[in-house]
Amino acid sequence: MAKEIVDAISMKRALMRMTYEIIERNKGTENLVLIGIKTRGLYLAQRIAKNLKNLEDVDVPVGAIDVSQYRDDLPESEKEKMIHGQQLDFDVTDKNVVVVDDVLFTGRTIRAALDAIMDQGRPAKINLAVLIDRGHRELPIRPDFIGKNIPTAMDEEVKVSMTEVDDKDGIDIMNK
Ligand code: 3GP
Ligand code: 5GP
Ligand code: MG
Repeated sequence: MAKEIVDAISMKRALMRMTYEIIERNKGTENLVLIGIKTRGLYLAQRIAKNLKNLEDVDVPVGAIDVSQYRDDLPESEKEKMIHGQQLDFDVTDKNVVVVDDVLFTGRTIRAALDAIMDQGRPAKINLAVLIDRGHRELPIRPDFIGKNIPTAMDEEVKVSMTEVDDKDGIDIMNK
């Protein structure tokens, strides 16, 4: 059974707050680039970029990465089946990179994302923005910008819906 824990308006507010925090932490938007982890991390990055445009009238570059080929806990056969492709049409060298994802769980996806980004250049710094931190980390990774902290049980699943690909904006929690 699914239970809505964050509705569309709360999700919008959380993303706006995260946008302000990103501006504050970076003392502006100079050298800022956003990298979204496909699929919903990319849509979140695009929404943050839209907020930045509205607030600061800047066009911050948004790139996409698919980390499946870099994950350390998937068999080679599974990795090959996945569609992968880094879509960064800008150089990350000397940039302030904000990696954006929907749910942070074990941290393995982010570790993989860091590998993928470092393969492309040497950023000045990398920060992490996630809409949901559900806990259960297996690596020493922590987010810098958090939409909501949602403590979860291992057998629960957080469902993030975004109108770009789903029937609504919102976050539900359900038992697997
Ligand atoms: P996303 O690509 O939008 O992030 O992994 C495919 C989708 O399944 C992901 O969508 C993710 O949100 C969702 N998902 C739900 N539970 C899990 C989980 O435990 N692990 C992973 N990797 N994905 C999950
Ligand atoms: P991690 O690598 O930190 O274990 O998991 C992070 C990635 O897996 C994120 O990209 C996220 O999309 C997905 N993920 C892990 N757990 C969940 C979950 O409970 N809900 C959703 N929506 N995604 C999850
Ligand atoms: Mg994701």
